[in-house]
Amino acid sequence: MKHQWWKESVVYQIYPRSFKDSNQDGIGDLRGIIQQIDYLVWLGVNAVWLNPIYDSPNDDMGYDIRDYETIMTEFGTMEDFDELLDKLHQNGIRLIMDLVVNHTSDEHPWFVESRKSKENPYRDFYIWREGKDGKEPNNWASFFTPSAWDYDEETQEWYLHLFSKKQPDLNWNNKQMRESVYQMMNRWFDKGVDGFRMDVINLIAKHPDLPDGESDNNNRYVFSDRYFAMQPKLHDYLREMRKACFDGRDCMCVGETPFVNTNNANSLLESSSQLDMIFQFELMDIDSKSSKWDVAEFSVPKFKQLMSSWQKAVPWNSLFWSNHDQPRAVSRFGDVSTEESRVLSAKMLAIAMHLLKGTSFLYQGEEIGMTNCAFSSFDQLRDIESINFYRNAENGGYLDFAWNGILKKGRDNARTVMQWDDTKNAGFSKTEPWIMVNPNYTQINVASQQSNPNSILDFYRNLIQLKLSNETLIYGEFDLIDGPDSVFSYTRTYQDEQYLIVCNMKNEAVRFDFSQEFIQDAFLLSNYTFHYKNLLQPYEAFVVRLGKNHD
Ligand code: TEU
Ligand code: CA
Repeated sequence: MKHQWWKESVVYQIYPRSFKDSNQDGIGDLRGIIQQIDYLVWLGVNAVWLNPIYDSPNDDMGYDIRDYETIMTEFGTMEDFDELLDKLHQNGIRLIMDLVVNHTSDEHPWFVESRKSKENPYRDFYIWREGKDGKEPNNWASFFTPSAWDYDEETQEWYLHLFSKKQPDLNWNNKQMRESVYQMMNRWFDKGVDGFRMDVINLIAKHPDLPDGESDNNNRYVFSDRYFAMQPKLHDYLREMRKACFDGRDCMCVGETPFVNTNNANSLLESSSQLDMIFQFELMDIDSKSSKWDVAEFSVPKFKQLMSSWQKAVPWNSLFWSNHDQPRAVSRFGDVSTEESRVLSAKMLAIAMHLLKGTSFLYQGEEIGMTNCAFSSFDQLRDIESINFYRNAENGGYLDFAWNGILKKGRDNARTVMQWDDTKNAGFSKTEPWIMVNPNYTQINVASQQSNPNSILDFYRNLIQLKLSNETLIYGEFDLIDGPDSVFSYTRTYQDEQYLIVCNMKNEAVRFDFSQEFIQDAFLLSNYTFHYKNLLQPYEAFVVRLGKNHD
């Protein structure tokens, strides 16, 4: 196993809009992040992933880029960025940028040109087609709108957008477009950034014929990921990008890859000749039935099977419970019914995930056990995905179902402001923030936890320190340990050292016979101070050094 810095990293994901507001306009910004670098150093993380900070009309909160090389006005200036990068590096923290090149904003100059005429040199930077019988070129549905096509009166053709209509898909068949992307990436690398998280990167190649999706009901629009995900030419583009941008640099790239599975994941890695690692979505879809909004009970046995297979399927994983697109982990996979169960289950989730083999990605607020937000009305929503879904549900007569789904799985749950302390607006800003503040900020915030040795925050700090100081917890082989349905237990083995990780993922005590007698001080980290020999308490989790290799 090749040792690399990005394998020995805990990456802290910052959603800049909601992290810290330095100029009191209610919107987070780069200078706000600079102000909090000491906190990141104290927490012990050694890398940061910034969600998009580029100029954008914010139709999709920065995932609709208008200029890849200008900082979004409300986030600050390029000088602020340079200072942030420099200060992060001075503190031993690497910076991963968010690369969104499946699509741009419709206000990007390339698209402004492209839509001017069929002969425009930028026409082929995007995917334009004539309609069929006065309708869309095919029946593809988009993630955010009923159809994945929008009609352009000017040139009387349709353009493809897998996301919002203000996010036209780039045409990766076009070599000049690809070269322009690689040149942009290299200019960011030349500024000193340490890598990229690549937005829906496995969707950039589409089936050449753009065929209709098949559906077993007579829906007009069909979600046709089989024709725009994991297409053959994708691997050529990723290899080309690797050679043009990454080779020869001490950098990392993590691909965000919906629809990937344990059978095709390695085709995206190919021992880093394409991507270094991926974000798989099978965990993110574990409680989805017909859609993400149709919420199923979280199944621990399914979780164990899924995580074990991923630990064996690829040479290196990314490890995450949530991000800016997902609900808050402790609300979704833990238990926020009481303060005690919230704290216990948040610590249990931390051990369960972040001691697996892989690079840990912590989403801002995860380390203090931030929860979903009890939105009470439509006008509190900010996310285009939820807003569009709500409006379609209103027209379609299923608003109750939709609102329940939005409360449980809406992306705004993860986008309420970081809760720094119990002062107004949770210490995020002196001005009314762009999105509501979770009312529980007076109980759940950094300040109240930083000096509390029993807090979730202190637990995360110890966990990060333990993980990053320990080769076995970084590079050790994973092996699942059999046990009751509710118990996720595994070992990490490296040379002659072995650790046992045990997590009772349910709120009931459960018998769990340990094969070895533990010596009390072998408990390196736990959410309980007392342990029974063959009984796990509700949400009990711990990591034990087993010393020399035990069978
Ligand atoms: O997300 C891609 C993606 O698949 C998400 O749309 C996810 O499936 C959905 O939000 C689950 O609720 C990336 C970015 O992370 C997301 O913020 C952007 O909206 C999207 O791409 C388009 O750029
Ligand atoms: Ca601001």
